[in-house]
Amino acid sequence: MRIGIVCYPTFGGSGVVATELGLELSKRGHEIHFITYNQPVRLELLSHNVHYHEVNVPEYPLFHYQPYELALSSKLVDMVKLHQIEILHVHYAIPHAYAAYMAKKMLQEEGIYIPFVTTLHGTDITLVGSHPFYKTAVTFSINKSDAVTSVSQSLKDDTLRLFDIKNDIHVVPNFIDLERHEPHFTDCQRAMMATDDERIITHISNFREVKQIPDVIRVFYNIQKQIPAKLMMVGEGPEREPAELLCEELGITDKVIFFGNSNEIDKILCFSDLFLLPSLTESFGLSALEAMASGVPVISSNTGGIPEVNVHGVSGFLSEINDIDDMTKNALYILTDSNRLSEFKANAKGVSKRFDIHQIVPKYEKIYEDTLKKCMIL
Ligand code: GMT
Repeated sequence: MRIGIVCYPTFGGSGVVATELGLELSKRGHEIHFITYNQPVRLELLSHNVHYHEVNVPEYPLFHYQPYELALSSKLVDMVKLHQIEILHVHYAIPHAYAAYMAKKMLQEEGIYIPFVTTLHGTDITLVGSHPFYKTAVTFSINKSDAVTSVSQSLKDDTLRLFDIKNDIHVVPNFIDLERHEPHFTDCQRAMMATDDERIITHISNFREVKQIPDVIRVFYNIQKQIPAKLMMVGEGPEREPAELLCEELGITDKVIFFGNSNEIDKILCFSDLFLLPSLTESFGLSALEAMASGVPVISSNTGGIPEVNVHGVSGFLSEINDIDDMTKNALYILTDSNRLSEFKANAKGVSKRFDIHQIVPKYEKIYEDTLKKCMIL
């Protein structure tokens, strides 16, 4: 199939999922066209069946807001025609589903029929999309999609609760390329980060309020009072500076390393002993799955779709949101006994296998095939 993929090309989970999906589909023989405003961060290799088409939004001083949806829908029309794209898969409802619908309508005027699949990722529903200023357009574009998927059952339930949805929603969980998370280096360069007796704790996110960064720091603060430990903070965002100040206040700056954004998270996870994800809401928690695939147990909140990924008492533990004491207790339970730590590491890896890329990507292929068939009948 010739498939057009629209996503946010940044370090956010939805862009990562869309990019990994496109790359895997290309390996399975499909021709993939990424249509975005920048080359997606994890898209390193372009090849004969992986293409990237940039959406340009010319600056015009009359406009207070530059009309990205307009530029995107025009680009979609042009690329569908030029490359005979058969189906569009848009990741994140806002504004991608809306732009895809416009492109579909414009193409219909020329006798070209292009169906589009919308994947809901979470913040487009739970944080942004349900805002009264967006809700009408988001509801419309979900209902006008030819197929809709969500990355967890919890997100599907939230979508049905928050919007008036007439379409079926297929749950297709996020996935992981397990081979990518096999340690390829023997020592994992652990010694560069910590001494042998120190436990390494990691957090990876976009450092937004929803990630509850102060809770990450406070849980770590409690842990390091009991056992030698280091904290690796990976990512960039508005909460990074306050987090650095909090570390200073607590007197733990020598134990906390801020890496910024990284394309080498598998290397960082390789030497990690524990992953912290105390989010306020999380439709899936791709970073937790990436940690588990590297054999790192997860201490998380029990919100949204996280319980569908992190299995309580097996791959890690779940606590109520903001329950720092419970998270600390659970973290110490895992970290203070080497045998137990090894057991949780093995379990985390085991649970991650449920989300093997080779099991999940065919579900998307099936949805594309069914959608194309359905559209041919109509
Ligand atoms: O919150 C983020 O990390 C970014 C956000 C996004 O839209 O890119 O992530 C959402 O989509 C990811 C991929 O499906 C999910 O793993 C994240 O849980 C989800 N974030 C939230 O729901 C807050």
